[in-house]
Amino acid sequence: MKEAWWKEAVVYQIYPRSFMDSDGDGIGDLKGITSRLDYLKTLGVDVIWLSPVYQSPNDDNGYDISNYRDIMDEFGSMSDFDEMLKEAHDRGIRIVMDLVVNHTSDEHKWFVESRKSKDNPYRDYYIWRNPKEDGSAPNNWGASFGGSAWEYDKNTDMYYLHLFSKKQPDLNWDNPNVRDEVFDMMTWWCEKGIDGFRMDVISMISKTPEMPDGEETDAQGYGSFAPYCIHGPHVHDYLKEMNKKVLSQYDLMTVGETAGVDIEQARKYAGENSHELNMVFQFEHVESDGKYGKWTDERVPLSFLKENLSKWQTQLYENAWNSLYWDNHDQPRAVSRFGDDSSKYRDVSAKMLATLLHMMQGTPYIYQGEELGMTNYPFQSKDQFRDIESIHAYEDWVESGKVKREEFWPCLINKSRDNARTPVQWDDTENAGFTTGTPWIDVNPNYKTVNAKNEVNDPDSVFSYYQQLIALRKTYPIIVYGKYDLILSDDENIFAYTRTLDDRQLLVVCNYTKKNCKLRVPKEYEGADCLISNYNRDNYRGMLELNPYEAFVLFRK
Ligand code: TEU
Repeated sequence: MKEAWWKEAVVYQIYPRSFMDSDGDGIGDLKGITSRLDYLKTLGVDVIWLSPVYQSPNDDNGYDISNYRDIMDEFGSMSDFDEMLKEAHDRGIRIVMDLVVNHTSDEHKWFVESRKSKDNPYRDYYIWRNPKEDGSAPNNWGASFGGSAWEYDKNTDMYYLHLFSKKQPDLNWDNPNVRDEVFDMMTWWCEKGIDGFRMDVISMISKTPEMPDGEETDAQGYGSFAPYCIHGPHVHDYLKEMNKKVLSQYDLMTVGETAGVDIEQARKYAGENSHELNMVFQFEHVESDGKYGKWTDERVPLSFLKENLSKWQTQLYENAWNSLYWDNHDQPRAVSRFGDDSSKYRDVSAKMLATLLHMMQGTPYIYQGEELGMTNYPFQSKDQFRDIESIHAYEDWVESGKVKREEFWPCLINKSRDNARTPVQWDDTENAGFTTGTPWIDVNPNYKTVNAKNEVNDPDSVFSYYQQLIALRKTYPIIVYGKYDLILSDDENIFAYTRTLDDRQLLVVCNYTKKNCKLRVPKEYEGADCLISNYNRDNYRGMLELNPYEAFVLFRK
């Protein structure tokens, strides 16, 4: 049987605003992406996941869409898009679009109409409710970016629901017209020749109609919408309908961003026979921490990571497909969060993390700049933030007087989404070669050393290491299809596992710490080939003293 191409692919996420600016306005754009396709070809990735490029007032950097069939002015035009798609395809690179259909912008024409009157044909495209008797919001739900999830609209004396910012009203998926509009729009993009969709918060499109108060309250006193909006009553029906009407008609890759997903739900969304999506993003390994809501300066313990990632590896095996990632545009930089971004260990720990992830089963996602070992930004003041979530968090926690700035600041800068959104560091010239103008967000000051120009031709760089990992995946089917088994489960420093396919086996060893530690290489690996490692070692026999963050992969036939 021919396996699906997306199981063998490696995906690279582009956040267009921060990738490459071609016209000097300080904002990345489509022509900028086209100009760097050869770079991605050199890296060896098969697919680009493009964060939203549609028309948007940019309250949430494009995740608030005002026209799904047009391109954001700052990013260029539809002909720039068509050219980028063609140039990518000419290089054998596919393009997966971000599909943001849990909500639109409040500037989308559907919402502009919807709010006009109670009998407007678009009224029921969104979720409107009457105020309580005292005029307050219909329930106690808090929005993801702070404040109430309801916004009062005095024109019709009703509230509309927004699980994110008030400029992102939630669509009413229970209305068949909404579903048809979305499916038509998806078909329109498929006809253009795009190769798939990453579906933004797709687990939230179906809401429990009664909308009761959330029991669990946050620090602001708002109740949680999660039990009533995540994996809601009809989410699987709607995805099956989408699959039937659109997805099954094309050769696509689909990945659902499914906050709050567990194994059982993942098997429903992305089961081999569920006729919904190809895979989902799970969040357990990136959202297990948190002191003040999501904000924390603590690290995820190795024991948790081992247990958690292994659970996903073994429990989806042969019935659903994993997506593998350390970071994305909503998460801090991988090397700063899970590795060690000091100048001494940045390089080796970035390579160790890459080994750990890329040797697992699933489709790996590389977030722009991760392949260079880009790090978190050393934020010092509130005005350096651009992200709506970070700015609101500072207001809600510090400016409101709830927590002292000294206490909250390390947590904020540790987790801020803006860490991932600083411009890609292309070279050591001004603004890291990202723009000739003033960048919309500051460039990380370490660009003189951490940049693509330094790394692309250096065989020992983080970039070259990613390049090798990607090439290995294409050479050894065991990396794609082998069965995963955790070994040394109680070891406090080493994350190690095997992959088995027929009579072949891989041994993946990662020292997750900066301590030296001991490892005895199993006898059966004597004489095995070392496929990749981040230190040069002559042999891998017997008792080894592992270097800080040392990682290697042995293959035996
Ligand atoms: O994110 C939704 C989501 O649940 C989270 O990743 C969330 O943004 C994060 O935990 C906040 O800390 C998606 C997009 O990826 C994000 O960029 C958008 O802001 C959001 O949906 C709304 O469209």
